[in-house]
Amino acid sequence: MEKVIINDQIVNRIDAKVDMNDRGYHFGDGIYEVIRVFNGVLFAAEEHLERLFKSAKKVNIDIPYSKDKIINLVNTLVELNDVETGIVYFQITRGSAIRTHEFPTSKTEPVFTAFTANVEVPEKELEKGVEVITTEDVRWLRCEIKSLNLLPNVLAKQEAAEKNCYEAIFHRDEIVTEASSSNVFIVKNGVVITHPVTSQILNGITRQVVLNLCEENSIRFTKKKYSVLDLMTADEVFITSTTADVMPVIKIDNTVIGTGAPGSVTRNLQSLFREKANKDTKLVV
Ligand code: PSZ
Repeated sequence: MEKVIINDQIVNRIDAKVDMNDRGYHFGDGIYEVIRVFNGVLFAAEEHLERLFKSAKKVNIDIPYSKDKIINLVNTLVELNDVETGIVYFQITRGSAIRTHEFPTSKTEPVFTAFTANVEVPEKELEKGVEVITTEDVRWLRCEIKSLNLLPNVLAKQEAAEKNCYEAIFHRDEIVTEASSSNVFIVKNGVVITHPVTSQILNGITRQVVLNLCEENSIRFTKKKYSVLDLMTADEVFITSTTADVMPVIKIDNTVIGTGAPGSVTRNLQSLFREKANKDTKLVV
């Protein structure tokens, strides 16, 4: 029987109930994280927990548990559900109260929920590369918060799906920010370029891992703003996320990128990423 977490309890999915007055349901008033599971082990859990607590602080939600408590709960869930390759999703809402936009006058108890899913590594796409679209970034200006409010992201991803594309890359005016659920990198003359950390992007954990890999392996990189024209004329383009790993982009709005096949810098980062993911998650027996 599939288990889920509700507050600090692990229960059968059918027994987990959330209140209709939950502010997450009314307003998307909450925050979330998705952690990758490789080899049955959480990947980069500390980094995700750190980001969760940062997001919570920015929206004034008091998480009633310690990072260790959440990691322990989530680890137990992964074990009970026997997840080998997958994800764990968890969110915290401000809690349940009669609907008013402002915070309820009497303090609410935040509601923590989590579930796991089996999610394969997208091997075929990683090998061949994917096609994407570009679309105007119409989101708010606090994108560094991993908020439950994802309507602009949902609409952008739907637009991509309707065009048989894998992702939608956002640009604000002519500057590329990120994609609907991933960060965007270009490679020009051997240099890896990605948008700097500002409130206009989510600082992806995979983004941080990739930049560290660049640093450790003497791959030149720079964090700076770049335009849609830079994107379209790049030698290589790739996107990163918890589930997409290091995903090559070979076509954007029907324009072929580089040679039309994943480039050598992307390939190198893919294998360095895989190596690190395996090393960090292989239990030594
Ligand atoms: O299951 C999925 O498809 C997932 S799990 C996490 C994501 C997608 N994306 C997270 C994300 C995001 O939502 C935005 C707006 N920008 C960047 C990212 C990448 O962040 P990390 O690397 O932390 O997953």
